[in-house]
Amino acid sequence: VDLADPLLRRPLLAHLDELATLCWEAEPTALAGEPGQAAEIRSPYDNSKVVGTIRNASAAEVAFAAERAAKAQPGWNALGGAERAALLEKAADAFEAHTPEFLSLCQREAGKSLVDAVLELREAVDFLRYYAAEARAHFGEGRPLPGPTGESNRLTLHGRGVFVTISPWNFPLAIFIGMASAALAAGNAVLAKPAEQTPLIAALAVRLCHEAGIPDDVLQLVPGDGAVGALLTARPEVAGVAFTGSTETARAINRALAQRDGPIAALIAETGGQNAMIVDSSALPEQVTRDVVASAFQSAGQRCSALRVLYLQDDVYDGMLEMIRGAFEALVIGDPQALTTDVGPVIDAEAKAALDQHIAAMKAAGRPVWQRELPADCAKGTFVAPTIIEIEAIGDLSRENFGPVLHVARFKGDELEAVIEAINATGFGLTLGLHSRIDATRRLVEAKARVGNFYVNRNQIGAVVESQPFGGEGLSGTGPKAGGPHYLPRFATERVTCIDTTAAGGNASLMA
Ligand code: UN1
Repeated sequence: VDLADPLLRRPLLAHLDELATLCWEAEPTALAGEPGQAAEIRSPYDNSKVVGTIRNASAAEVAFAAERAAKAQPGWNALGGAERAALLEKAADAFEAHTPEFLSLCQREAGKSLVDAVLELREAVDFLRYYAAEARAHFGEGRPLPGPTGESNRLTLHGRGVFVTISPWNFPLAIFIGMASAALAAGNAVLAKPAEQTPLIAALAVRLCHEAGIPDDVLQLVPGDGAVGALLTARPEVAGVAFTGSTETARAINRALAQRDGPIAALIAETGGQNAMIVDSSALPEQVTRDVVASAFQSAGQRCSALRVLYLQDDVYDGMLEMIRGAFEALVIGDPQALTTDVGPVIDAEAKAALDQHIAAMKAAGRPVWQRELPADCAKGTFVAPTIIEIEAIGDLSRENFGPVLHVARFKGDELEAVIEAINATGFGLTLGLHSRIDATRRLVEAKARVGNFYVNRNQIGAVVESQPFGGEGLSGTGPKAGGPHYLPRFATERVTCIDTTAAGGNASLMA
C-alpha cells in the first residue's frame, strides 16, 4: 500500500475511471505457512473496477496467528489500562490524519456516500477515544470493596485472552475498529476478521494501529470469508468472540464455540432487526417526512438500525404517505463519489438479488409498490431502486430486508398496543421510532416495546458513541451496547484480591 499515492488522497474524484490505477495489495499480518487465495475487491458502484486485492489467510496462517496472539496477550494485559489507552489514542490521531484515504476507501470499497463516509470515520475515532477513556478509568488499580477491619478487598478487570472479532461490510471501519479496540482496551490480543467485501479499509486501519505502537502480534488482521471465520472460532486459544452481522451467523458461531476445546468463550453479538416507526396523528408531518426518509434510505438502507416498517395512523395515512413519497422521489441516486448523491449502491450482487427478489414477490402478491427509476450509470454497479411497499402488518415480512426498501402499514388509534405487540412478536428488538406529541403515548410505547434503542420525534439511525450506546435484544443480539459503559467489562475477566492486613495475617501467621 503506497500511502503517498495521490489518488488515495483525493476522495472526491469525479471520474471513477481513475480507480483502475488504484490497486492495493493488502496482506494479512500473520505470514507463516501456505499463503491463502488472493481476492479482488471490486467497486459496488462500478463492478468493472478493481479497488484492490487482498490475500486471504490460509488455515496454516490462522493457526499461526492464534498461537502468536496467545503468546503476546499476557504482556499486553500487563501493560495496564492507562498505557493501552495511550496507544489507542495515538491510533485515533493517526486515523484523523489519514482522513482522505479513509473517505476514499469508504466510497470506493463500500460504496458509501460522502456524508456516510465522514460519519463512519467520525464514529471509528469516537470508539477509539471512548474505549481508551474507559480502559483508563476501569482497568487500573481496580475498585475497593467493603470488608471487615483487617481485610482489604479489591476488584480488578483483566483481558480474557485471545479475542476474535468478526465485523460487517456495512460499517467497514467503525464497527471493525470498534469491536477490535474494545477487546484491545480490555487487555486482549485480537484476531480481527473484516467482512470479505471490505478488507482493504480494515487493512489500512490495522496498519495505522501498528504504526501507533500497538504490537503486531497483539492485533492481527486475518482476512477471509466465512470459512476463515470458522477456522478462527474453532481455535482452542480463543477466549471470546465479538460479532456483528446476521442472527443466523451468530447462532453458528455460538454452536462452534460450544463444540471446541479451550476456555468457555464469551460471545458478544450484535445482529439484525425488523425496525419499525410509529407515527400518530399528533406528529409534525414535515419532521416525520425528513426522519422517515433518512431512517429508511440513508446508507441505501444498509444499517441494522434502519427503518423497515412505518406504521402510520389511519387518519393521517394518505397525507403523510404522499409527503414521504414526494421526498422519496427527490432522492438523488448514483455515484457515491458525487457530492449530491443520497443513495448509492448496495454492497454486492448477492445483496441486490435478495432485495430484488423480495420486491418482485411483493409485487406478485399484489401489494402497492412505488419504485424509483435508476439512472443509466447505475447499470455498472449493484444498485437496488429505492422502493416503498404498502403492507398490512409487520408480520407480513418473513425476514429483514437489508437495503433501500421501506414498508408502510396502517393502524387505528385504538390499535396502538396491538401494533407494539406485533412489533415485539418479530422477536427482534433493535431500534424503534415514535413520532407523537402526546406524552401518554410515549410512555405507553416505552413501557411496552422490547427494544434496545428507542427514538422519539427524530430519525432512528446514527447512534452516537457514549450518548446513544447501541444494541438490541432477542434476535437482535446479546448486548451489551457498543459505545456504552457496560461494553468493556464483557471483554474482561474479573478478579477479586483479598488480603489479610492484620499484623499476624496471611502467610505470616502460618509460618509462625
Ligand atoms: C449496524 O448497522 O450494523 O445507529 C449497526 C446506527 C449505527 C448502526 C450500527 N450505529 O445507525
